[in-house]
Amino acid sequence: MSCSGGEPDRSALARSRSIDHQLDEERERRQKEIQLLVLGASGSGKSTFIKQMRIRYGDGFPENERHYFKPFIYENITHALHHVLDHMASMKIDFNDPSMTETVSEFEKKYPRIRALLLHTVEEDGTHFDHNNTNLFPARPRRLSNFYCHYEKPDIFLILQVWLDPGVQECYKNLNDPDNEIFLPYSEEYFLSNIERIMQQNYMPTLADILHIRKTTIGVQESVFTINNLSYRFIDVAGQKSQRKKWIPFFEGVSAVIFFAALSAFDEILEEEPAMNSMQDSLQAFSDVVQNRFLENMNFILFLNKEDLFIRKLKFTKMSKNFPDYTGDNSPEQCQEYIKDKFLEKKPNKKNIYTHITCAVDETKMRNVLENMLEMIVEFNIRKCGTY
Ligand SMILES: Nc1nc2c(ncn2[C@@H]2O[C@H](COP(=O)(O)OP(=O)(O)OP(=O)(O)O)[C@@H](O)[C@H]2O)c(=O)[nH]1
Ligand SMILES: [Mg+2]
Repeated sequence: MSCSGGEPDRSALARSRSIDHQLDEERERRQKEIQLLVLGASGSGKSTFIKQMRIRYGDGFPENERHYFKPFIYENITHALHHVLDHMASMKIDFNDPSMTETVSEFEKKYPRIRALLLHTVEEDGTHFDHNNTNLFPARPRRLSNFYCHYEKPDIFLILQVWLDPGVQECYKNLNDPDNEIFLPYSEEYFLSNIERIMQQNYMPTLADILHIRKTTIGVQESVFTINNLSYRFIDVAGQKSQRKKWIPFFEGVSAVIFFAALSAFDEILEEEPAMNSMQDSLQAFSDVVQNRFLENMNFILFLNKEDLFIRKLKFTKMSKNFPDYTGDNSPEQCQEYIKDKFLEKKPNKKNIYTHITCAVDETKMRNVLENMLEMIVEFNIRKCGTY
């Protein structure tokens, strides 16, 4: 602050210089980094891909830090149980013991169906942004921390009581039957099939558990990896439709855009807008960014993800049901080509886009994908800057 008409306050000047200095340092540091913007619709696999980067090129989630993920895993389990309870009603399956109705109300009271609500309330709250988070611990926004604290020490007895009811088991069995057309979202199936291991007192998450967590990114998460003396900063954004305007400020200064689209979204509806097909939404989001004038000269990598779920779904669902213009057979290869073409149709003619088919939860398969991707990014940068 300066005294009116008098000498400037020395300490304020010093503070201002120090801030300028820090900003210069930050700018210089960022200029030396390769910045990569990871975009795509919600649930397409962006954060899972970053976790794979951390496994392959980061600290690999050391054992003493894995307990941070436990509340999220417990939340995924109760969320999955809610799903099974919903299906019991639609399959007209009753609880074995009528007193279970009370147990289930207690369960529902302790662990309400809150996830959808959460998606809509967080946007109003500015506190959740975490631009400088360079590690991948789940960000703990103030409001959400209240929600997740219910899962710090879950009521294991109550959860298992609901899970072990023969009616619940019968419904889960039906949902888990590979010949059944209705099934649980894959990560829910994964956690329920591991529930007895997870509900042990001394449970510690495995890498596979961490990769399967469903937790919507709030705001932005940045992660830096140093590989062969190069620094890569991955900017992982929130993919929900309502959050996409927040992608724009990150367009400046990035070296490439990595766009994720879930192949398995072809027969899904958008949670935020049930009249919209999820694949159409993803195509629209891709079209908006690939044609954005600020990204005109930007390199793009397109990951068509969730290949495993895609293959599984095609056994029951015809591609042409949701995409009537599709005339090929229902084989994964042909359907995949069709979807790839749909995405590539959106790009300006002169733009080259590198496409990979991926399964982001598969550690082994992702290893090669990550290596190829990094080689490509280095090449982009050599082309852009001459050398590194
Ligand atoms: N089966 C299967 N599941 C996947 C795959 N990729 C991601 N998932 C799961 O899909 C869910 C969503 O993945 P995320 O990585 O959180 O999605 P996101 O794009 O970051 O979503 P937002 O943060 O909401 O924008 C998680 O439960 C992942 O474990 C895949 O290739 N196959
Ligand atoms: Mg995410």
